[in-house]
Amino acid sequence: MKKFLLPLLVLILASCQEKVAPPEPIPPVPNERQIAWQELGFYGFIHFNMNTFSDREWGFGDEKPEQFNPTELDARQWARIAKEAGMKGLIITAKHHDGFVLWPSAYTEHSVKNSPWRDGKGDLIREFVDACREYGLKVGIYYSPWDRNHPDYGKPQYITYMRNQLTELLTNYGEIYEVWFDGANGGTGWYGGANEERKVDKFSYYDWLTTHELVRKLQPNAMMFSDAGPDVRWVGNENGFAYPTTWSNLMRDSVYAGMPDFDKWATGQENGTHWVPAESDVSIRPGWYYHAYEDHKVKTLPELMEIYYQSIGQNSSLLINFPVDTRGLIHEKDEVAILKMAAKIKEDFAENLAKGASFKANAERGNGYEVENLNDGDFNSYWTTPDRQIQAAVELDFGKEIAFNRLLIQEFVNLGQRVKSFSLEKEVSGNWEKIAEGTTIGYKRILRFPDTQAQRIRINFLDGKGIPVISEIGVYAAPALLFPPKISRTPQGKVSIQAAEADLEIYFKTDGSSPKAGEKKYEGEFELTQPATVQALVVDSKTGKASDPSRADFDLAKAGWKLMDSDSNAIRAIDERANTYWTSKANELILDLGKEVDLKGFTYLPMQARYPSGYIAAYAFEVSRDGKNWKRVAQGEFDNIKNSPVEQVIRFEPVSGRLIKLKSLKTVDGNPATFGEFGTITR
Ligand code: FUL
Repeated sequence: MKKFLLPLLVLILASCQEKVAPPEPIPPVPNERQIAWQELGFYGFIHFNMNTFSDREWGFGDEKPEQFNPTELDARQWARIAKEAGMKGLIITAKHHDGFVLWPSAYTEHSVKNSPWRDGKGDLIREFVDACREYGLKVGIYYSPWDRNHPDYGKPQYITYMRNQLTELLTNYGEIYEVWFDGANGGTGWYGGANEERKVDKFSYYDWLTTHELVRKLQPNAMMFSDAGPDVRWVGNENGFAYPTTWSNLMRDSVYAGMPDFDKWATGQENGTHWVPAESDVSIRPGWYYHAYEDHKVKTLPELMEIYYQSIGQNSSLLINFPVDTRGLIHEKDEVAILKMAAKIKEDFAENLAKGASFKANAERGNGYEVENLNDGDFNSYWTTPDRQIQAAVELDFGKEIAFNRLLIQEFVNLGQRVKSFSLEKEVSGNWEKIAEGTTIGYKRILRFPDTQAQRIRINFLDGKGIPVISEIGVYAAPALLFPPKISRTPQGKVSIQAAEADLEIYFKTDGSSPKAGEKKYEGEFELTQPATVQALVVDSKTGKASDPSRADFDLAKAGWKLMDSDSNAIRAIDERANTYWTSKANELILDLGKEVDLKGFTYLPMQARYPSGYIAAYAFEVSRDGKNWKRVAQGEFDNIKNSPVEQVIRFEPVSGRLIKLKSLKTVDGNPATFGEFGTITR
């Protein structure tokens, strides 16, 4: 009998050990819906609607359904590309600010049902949903609360219209995973012919609570996005970047869509009351909608990877937009770019070097919460420390010296986000040396640092809202990425091309053809005063690897231009430097181009400094021969410039002139107009 006693005792002790209590959650915590969503991480946006055909970013609302006429529309192509890129879902602009709707809504005539596409019998939401389901993608709906077409916008009746349409969208197309409410609302518009400015009280007009209830009733699993959530929040910029410190906690009741100073809330708050994680949105081109003139401005691989690391790598999801073109297809260049990105993500995370390492912690809570959980690929198992032990360290021994440059950490946020500060060290001859550090972790945090070698590393959890509760730790060696060179030109027309690192060879072309390694080598600055396209790439002669090409489209050099303003700072508007700007008290820029020029348009780069002021929202462009009589050749709005301050490209009927005037009719914030850079278009 006695020989059974010992094993029995062991068994009893083991079962006692299993009773280690889990750590107390630290509110706010994500709900079931948010837990399912946070795993998606990477998904895509489809901006395709009337703007695609009117070549605008924000249609005025006076467009005609006849204009909507894609020739080769194929939603399956979108879904295939998204799937191949590793995206988990797609969100489509069912209705943008111009009010046109992609489904045959019973509540408006401003829809595909009155367009030539599919003889008016088409339902693009249906086609989109079917394609997504076929490729195993989740389906999301973007719906603009602002409607520049609807006659009732600004009145209570419009809210009923909005809810009726949402009911159609959320009833007829099966499961929806995200409903995207844009924060832009109120302003000028056609409004059924009224043609006026309609301001709404952004806080109260929409009565959001009732709309939220409706969405919940129709789609209980759908995440609702807006500046303020309630389920997922805007990251506060349209660059696709979250912040090094990003909390999923938000003082939600203080935030509303379209509020001023949203950027103050964009990082979330340590003591935020609600769980409202961040979503970073960005377009693969400068604009959200397709413009042929941006065909060569598709983001480069280094730019896309920067976005990846600054969003997914900083506790945010990532929503990348495809501006579907007038054919109704994702452009070939966009497809190439996103697939390159997908391949690079795979390459960077091909092998988790921590897999073979032995893990050790200087504190462990006990049975069920061992340090091995950090390495098991299971988000739901975690390592944690005894109550109140906020500071702790986890050591990894790789068994031999390895090279690496990435650290990936996931917090088990289902029990609340905690870590406020952590660091990474490596052992060098018995001492610990710091490699990198971070503040918040959240669902996923990736630290990047230069290539480094070590056999042993240590992650120190230095400060937190409570004890660290960590799901996974990974270590990777991402292969280096060659950055395309930077091409710039002085106002005098001297072009220089710079590689990001020394030791790289540069090859270039100025005739519009693609540069090739070994052909035309860059040996130094050269002159180019006439309009031309310069393309260049770098080659690493050690590996033979070449970067993607970079491209610059130059128009006339600005050497002979004279500014007609006594303020000597005005030169900053034409100094070919994007980071300088000029504030014009008279709200206009007047230039003497030195000679008669055949003009086909102009470019306006809003100021790029951190605290923007005086972006031009509405402009007029005039030419003159004598400086007294001015002829207005263009007038309009710079759509979406507030959130997306990219270079504005305006083309008009060719006109010749020597004196030109870019006049600001209205700035975004009412401050005097600022000019980052002005340029002509002559070809
Ligand atoms: C913004 C809109 O105004 C843009 O046009 C675009 O749809 C972007 C995703 O959101 O607020």
